[in-house]
Amino acid sequence: MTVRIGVIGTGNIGSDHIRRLTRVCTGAQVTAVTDIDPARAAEVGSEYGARALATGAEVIRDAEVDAVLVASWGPTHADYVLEAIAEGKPVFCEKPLATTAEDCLRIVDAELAHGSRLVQVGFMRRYDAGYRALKQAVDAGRIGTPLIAHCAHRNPSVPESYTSEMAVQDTAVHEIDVMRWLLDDEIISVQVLTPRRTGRAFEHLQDPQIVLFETANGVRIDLEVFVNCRFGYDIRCQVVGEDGAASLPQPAQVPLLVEGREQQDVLQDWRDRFVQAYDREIQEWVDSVAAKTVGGPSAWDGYAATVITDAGVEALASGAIVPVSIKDRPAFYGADL
Ligand code: NAD
Ligand code: ISE
Repeated sequence: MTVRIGVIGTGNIGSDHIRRLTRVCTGAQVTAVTDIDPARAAEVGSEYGARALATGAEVIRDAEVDAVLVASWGPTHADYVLEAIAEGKPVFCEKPLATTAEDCLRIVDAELAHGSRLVQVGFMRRYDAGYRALKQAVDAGRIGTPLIAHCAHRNPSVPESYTSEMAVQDTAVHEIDVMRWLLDDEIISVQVLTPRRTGRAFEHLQDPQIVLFETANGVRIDLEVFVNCRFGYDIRCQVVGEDGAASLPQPAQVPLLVEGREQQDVLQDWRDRFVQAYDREIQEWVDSVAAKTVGGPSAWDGYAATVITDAGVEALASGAIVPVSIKDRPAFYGADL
């Protein structure tokens, strides 16, 4: 079976997903696209043989669309996801699921009323081979009970439109999801420390930040978010347990011996760092839609992430340790995070 997909938002990641759905994945065809910039939708649509429609609603209701992929700006996600659920169509939504916890819960309620999983959220790190290997080591008890985790999320630079709050909402959100999943443990508080600022960022931006999380089982996670680090896109994670420590393996790079030095390039772009994870994430989503067994990061994970990022934004403003208050997880979403 070929799953016919409609894509809403043909910007950076939307067009990249259209490329992988068309040229990398099997069993998928992008049949319709849309963007509030119609010229952009028309250009991407014609490149990949998809019709460019005027609105997201038209894409969702289109008879030749079996499933929807939402890759527009965050504040627009909730309405599109709710419309897809109302049509009974599976929907893959890039993070964030919604920008408010209330909207996330409306989505959860709509999915519960539908009675089976329709929503998957684009937390692609769960599909990264390195994170999977790290989780396997932790789950197998190789380092004993986890006690502490040290993480770093570094981008070479960000545009001027990037705000201090986005360090948590847009960037740390990936660690929030992946650490919940990796430790199978819920985050219960957040604090944000503000070190000396780099002189290489904009006046309005607090960069770097150190985000501290505590989990229900008492694990402490420290995360450096440094989005103007200059040197590259660099993701680190080490879990320290009672009997040892396990680290996220770095993607293979060719070590060079040149000009009297041993060197290795540092990746510059998140697309390159996680390309295989995105490919696997989207292929597994397509397969799950075909098999009518949507899985992966759920609407509940999207809701939890938004509650935690809200607490992070409050913590940045106040400097205090802010408790996270997530509602009880419905049995519908299973026991594992
Ligand atoms: P972008 O600005 O490059 O693309 C977004 C596109 O959506 C733009 O072309 C814009 O015109 C369009 N758009 C905005 N509102 C719309 C609406 N109401 N209807 C239809 N189209 C609309 O942004 P991006 O970097 O591609 O990010 C898109 C989303 O993907 C964001 O939510 C972002 O957080 C997420 N994202 C996720 C990852 C990841 O690693 N999983 C990486 C990058 C971006
Ligand atoms: C961006 O929106 C992403 O989602 C990338 O994966 C992340 O690394 C980057 O920091 C975000 O700005």
